[in-house]
This record gives sequence, structure tokens and C-alpha cells, in this order.
Amino acid sequence: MAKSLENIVSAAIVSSFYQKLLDNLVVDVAVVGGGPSGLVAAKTLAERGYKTVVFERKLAPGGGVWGGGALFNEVVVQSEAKSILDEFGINSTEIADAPGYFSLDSVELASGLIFGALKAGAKIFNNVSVEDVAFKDDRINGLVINWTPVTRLQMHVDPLVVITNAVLDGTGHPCEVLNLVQRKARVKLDTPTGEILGERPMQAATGEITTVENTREYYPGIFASGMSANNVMGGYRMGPIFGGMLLSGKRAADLIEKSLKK
Ligand code: 48F
Repeated sequence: MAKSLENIVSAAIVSSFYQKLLDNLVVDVAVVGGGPSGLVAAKTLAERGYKTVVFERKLAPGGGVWGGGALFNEVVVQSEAKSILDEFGINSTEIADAPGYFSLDSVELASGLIFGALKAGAKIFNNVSVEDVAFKDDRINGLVINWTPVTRLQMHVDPLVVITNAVLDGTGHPCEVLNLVQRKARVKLDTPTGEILGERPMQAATGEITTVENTREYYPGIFASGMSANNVMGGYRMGPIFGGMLLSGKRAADLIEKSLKK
């Protein structure tokens, strides 16, 4: 019997998704959160040859980029991170009375980062929430994942596990994965108190610098980038300027690569 178009479409989706998921149950790097820092890290690591996967809770990756500032869909990036925009092919315009600062369309930034990460070879699983971590020998070696609708509806459904050599917590303000590590594994993180210090209020210039400085490994096998790193180390928030996020993603990729080469 000839296959109907409906059957061809459904079978193609099921078989290609099945293969994609199966291929990514063991990876080099698992990025939690498809925000700007996570997407830059994913692209950089994928193009350097590391098997990299991104798990994003929402339907659309891009995190806090889409909405610009107060839903005005424009954001600002400073000159230090302009080369990352260029690398992704994302347009920006230098602000006439503020040399060294560039304004750009937040929809182009979000979609450009997503497209760049995918084209570099990273796989993105959207609608997937990371709800726990897996441990081996005092090191994080896996992520426990489930469908976001399952977690949102609090359905009593067991998860799946992805094994990885390195995790990047790119979950933004709540630093969800490191919170899980602290709360459930009851281990000390590499911070002055051994705990998450908590994000501080707005101080844009400082926040932009500390976001990058705070990007590092906080427990064997788990790194933090972007606002997650700032929350863990008590850094300041900065609003809709995104250079620090992009540079944080690059630094996360460099540090993860260094640790994988050990
Ligand atoms: O918050 P987010 O954009 O991360 P970021 O890279 O960038 C922060 C900026 O967007 C902005 C800012 C800049 O001035 O302050 O906030 O630090 O993106 C984080 C992504 O992680 C997803 C979430 O849906 C968002 O898209 N996420 C959070 N928790 C989980 C998760 C989880 N448990 N599992 C999967 N995805």
C-alpha cells in the first residue's frame, strides 16, 4: 500500500528525532539553558569538535534576549564583544554619541545565536527541563531531563539521563543547576562560603565585568556562565547590555575545553 503523506511526515519526524536523541545520550558537554551565554559556549565548543548539546526549557531558545529592554526589541553590546557578533553574522550599529557601544535588534541577536550554535554542530533540545544531576566519584557526570510540560503539570513520570563530561549551568538568574547541586547533593561549591552567594542589584558596569570573571567551574564537572555565574558569586545585574553574556560564553567554552583536555 502506498504511504500517505501524513504517514511519511509522522514517520520521518519520529525516526529522525529518535536518532537525534539516541545520538546525544552521551556527550562531551551539556549546556543547560539556551540563553546568550549558553549559545555562544555551545557554538564555540561544537566548532572545536566537542559533542555539545543544549537543553532549553522553553519552546524558543534565546533566553532573555528576545524582549530587549522592557519589550523594546533592541539591546546594546560593547566593543569588547563586537567580534562575537561579527563571528555569528549579527548586524549592529555603533551608537553615534556613545562610541564603543553598538545597538542591535534583539530578535536578530536571539535568532542569530540559535542559528550559529546549530550550524556549528551543537544540538538543541527545546521543551526539555533539567530537573536533577547525576553524580559519579564526587563529580557531576550527568543531567536528569524531562519534558517541560511533564514538569510543569507535575506529572508523575520518571525522567531520562544524559551522561556528560562537563555541564554548563547557563540557566540565567536562578542558576538552577547549581542550586540543585547545593540543595540535593549537599556539597560545597567553590565560592567563599561554599554556597550560592545570591545576585546583587543593578550596577551595569561592574556586572558586565564580574559576569565574565565569575564564569568558571564551581564543582567538579559543572561550570556556570552568564547571570547564573553572577548569582553564584554574588555579582551585580546589568540589564539589557549583552556583551558580558557573549564574552562569558566564550570564556566558559575555553575553560571547559581546558578541563576536557586534562
Ligand atoms: O537568562 P538567560 O538569557 O541566560 P544568560 O545567558 O543571559 C542573561 C540575559 O538574557 C539577561 C541579562 C543580561 O543583561 O540579565 O537575563 O545568563 O537564559 C537562560 C535560559 O535557561 C533556561 C531558560 O528557559 C532560559 O531560556 N532554563 C532555565 N532553567 C532551566 C532552563 C532548566 N532547569 N532546564 C532547561 N532550561
